[in-house]
Amino acid sequence: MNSKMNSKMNSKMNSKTVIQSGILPTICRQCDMHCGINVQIENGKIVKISGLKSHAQNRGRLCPKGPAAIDMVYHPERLLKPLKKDEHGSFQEIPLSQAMDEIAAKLIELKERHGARTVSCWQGEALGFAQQEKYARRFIHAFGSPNFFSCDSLCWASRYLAYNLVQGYWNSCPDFLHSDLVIFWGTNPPVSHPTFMVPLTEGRKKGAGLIVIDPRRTRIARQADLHLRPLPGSDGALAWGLCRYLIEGGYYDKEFVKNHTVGFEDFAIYAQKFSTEFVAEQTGLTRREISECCRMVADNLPRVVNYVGVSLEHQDNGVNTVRVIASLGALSGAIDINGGDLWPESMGERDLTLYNELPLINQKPVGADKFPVLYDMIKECHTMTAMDYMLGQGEYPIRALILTGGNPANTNPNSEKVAKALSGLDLLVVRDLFLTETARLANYVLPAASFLERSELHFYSHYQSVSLSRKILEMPGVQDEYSFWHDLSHLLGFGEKYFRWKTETEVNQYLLEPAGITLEELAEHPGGMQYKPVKYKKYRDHPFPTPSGKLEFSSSYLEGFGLSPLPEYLEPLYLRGNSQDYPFILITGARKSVYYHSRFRNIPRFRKLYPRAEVEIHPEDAGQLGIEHGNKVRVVSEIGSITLAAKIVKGEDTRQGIIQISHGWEQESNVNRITYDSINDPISGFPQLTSIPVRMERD
Ligand SMILES: Nc1nc2c(c(=O)[nH]1)N[C@H]1C(S)=C(S)[C@@H](COP(=O)(O)OP(=O)(O)OC[C@H]3O[C@@H](n4cnc5c(=O)[nH]c(N)nc54)[C@H](O)[C@@H]3O)O[C@H]1N2
Ligand SMILES: Nc1nc2c(c(=O)[nH]1)N[C@H]1C(S)=C(S)[C@@H](COP(=O)(O)OP(=O)(O)OC[C@H]3O[C@@H](n4cnc5c(=O)[nH]c(N)nc54)[C@H](O)[C@@H]3O)O[C@H]1N2
Ligand code: SF4
Ligand SMILES: [Mo]
Repeated sequence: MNSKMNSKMNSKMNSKTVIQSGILPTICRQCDMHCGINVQIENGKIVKISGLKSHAQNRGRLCPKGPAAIDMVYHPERLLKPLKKDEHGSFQEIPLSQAMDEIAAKLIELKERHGARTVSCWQGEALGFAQQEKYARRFIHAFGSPNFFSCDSLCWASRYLAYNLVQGYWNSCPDFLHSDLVIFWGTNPPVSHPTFMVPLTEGRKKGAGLIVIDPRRTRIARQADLHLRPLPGSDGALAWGLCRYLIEGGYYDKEFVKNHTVGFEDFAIYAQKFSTEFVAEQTGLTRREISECCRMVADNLPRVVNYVGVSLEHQDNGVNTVRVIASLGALSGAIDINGGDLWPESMGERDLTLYNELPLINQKPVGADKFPVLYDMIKECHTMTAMDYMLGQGEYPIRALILTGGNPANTNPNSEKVAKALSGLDLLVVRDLFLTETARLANYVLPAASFLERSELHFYSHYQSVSLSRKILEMPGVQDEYSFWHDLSHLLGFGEKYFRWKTETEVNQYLLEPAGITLEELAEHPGGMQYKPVKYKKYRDHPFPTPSGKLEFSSSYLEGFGLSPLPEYLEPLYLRGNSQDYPFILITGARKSVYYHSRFRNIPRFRKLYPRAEVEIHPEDAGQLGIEHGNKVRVVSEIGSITLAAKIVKGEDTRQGIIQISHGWEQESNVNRITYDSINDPISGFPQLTSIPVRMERD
């Protein structure tokens, strides 16, 4: 941080670093990559964040968001005091103890009036999918309510469910370094998963091929040996086509299929439909492109790995599309081999959730009736259904929500409905670093500690390693997540029983104990410790963790829920309805390197790079509508409209008829005003955030 930044620092801030000067290694949690970082401190202030060379995840590299932790931590608008909304709708600062007492009293009152399940928790992307999430799950469960919500209702879970349905595990990072061919489906890792580029670049140098499947020419697509641009939502047809090719050509791993899988015959019969002609018709790809893709896969077996991005999940048949891609991995013979898709072993750490210890009976978790697989497999209550319960249209009322690390009034679909539902609650508590769109709807806003103000475990399952991040600084009066849940549970009377650890360090010790690794050892290994050496082909000695113990091309578990056992293909949404009024296909959410969902627009140097919300349009489409670069354009879907500036992209960078809008912008340019909350994948409940039929008008 330079002196200019210093002068812009929050003048009310009384932060204290754990050492006065020096360099401390820790882990970045500005995104889910968990890179190793060095934090340089001078005179009690963080002055620099650089990459930690010894950390296997990033080997010293950082993306622009890592060092921006300094801007975030010392930001002039950072919340430092609890806020309470008064009867006129204005926020007043109040002491933390008063806020906590009043919140606890209100929770007790609502529990008495409507039962415990009227209270819910929500955890957003800023807190990740591990330890911090488990605190929230533990708290709400101990309170007596099953209603835990999170961004998992629209991120990651469809892929997790799909891979688990097929093979019983999901390894979120395949072995790019040793594979012979990498296939990226609807993902742009240089921007969204920067650390993937470390092993990928090395693997590419050794000769690995790269296929990128994306309607747009992204940064990763420019590096590909083959870039296929299917019509949005048609990936399932291509994946089935690849499976058909491997099966009919006899290229698939016959020994593996015979001995370790179920459902192959039915799968092979269904695959017959996906001739090159049919795939071409569905995807808009040429027969030549499809054949080339098939040939590249067959030529590189078995070390062919697939990575599926979030865009395939954001469609109403996402789980099945990903199941076909997982099945492709099985046919390839890439399961649990070097250069393939490792079946990771866990460290054996303790679990903080209470699902086994304290089962909740007959509580009817929100959404579990509509999307039983989502609840059964990951105990996630469906956030979009939660809005209906909050608006009085559920089986029982949800009247309170404690929300932390998320901004759903911006990031969830049909965002106007979200805002209406949240603002009508009897109690909305939001924990955040800033007064976000969601926080503004709250009765109480509590200042939250950043990742540099807590200490937690980070797992890297693809190389079976664990790191410990450390507390670098403290803000007086600002609680970390653990302290918040701990203090509130003690005020509510179940702290002694369920939150007995005084500090997060004690929690970390408790978690690690069965693994035989100590905090001291982890502190000595800032680059991470491998907890178990990687072994391959474990399925020869152990059954797959699926209901049949085998890899499942067809799922009788799904059939038990009245769902199709095979991952059947469904045409994209825009081909199913009458789309005359909505002739364009909208893709949303393509990531920008310096923004993270709704975060970081308050960092001036980032804002300079991307100052405004834009709709990306093909030049031919723009020409036909008389739209010029920078013009204001109204984009209309069946549920609403937004206005934003036109960006005319190069013709070769997109397909005609397709437009793209990134999410995270506020108010009238928030694309989630026109995305659907009620068109959902039947397995995961995921909303339709992409492949949306829209029209455009000059404003
Ligand atoms: N800088 C930054 N990094 C991030 C995030 C962020 O907000 N900012 N968010 C993080 C999170 S939580 C997530 S989930 C990940 C997501 O990361 P990714 O899964 O890599 O998602 P994107 O980077 O948006 O890339 C999605 C691509 O899919 C394409 N696409 C859209 N529809 C379709 C389709 O139907 N088929 C195919 N084949 N392609 C399609 C889009 O054109 C786009 O280029 O990124 C993470 N990383
Ligand atoms: N249209 C469209 N919408 C999308 C997507 C899309 O592709 N298209 N992508 C979706 C995806 S994949 C995801 S994951 C969701 C993410 O959606 P959200 O979970 O809402 O994530 P963010 O917008 O990043 O909000 C995180 C909030 O946490 C705060 N925060 C940061 N650090 C901390 C901390 O340490 N503690 C606490 N308590 N708070 C902190 C930040 O200030 C910010 O307000 O968005 C989804 N929305
Ligand atoms: S990729 Fe960037 S934001 Fe994510 S952990 Fe690494 S440095 Fe931090
Ligand atoms: Mo996500």
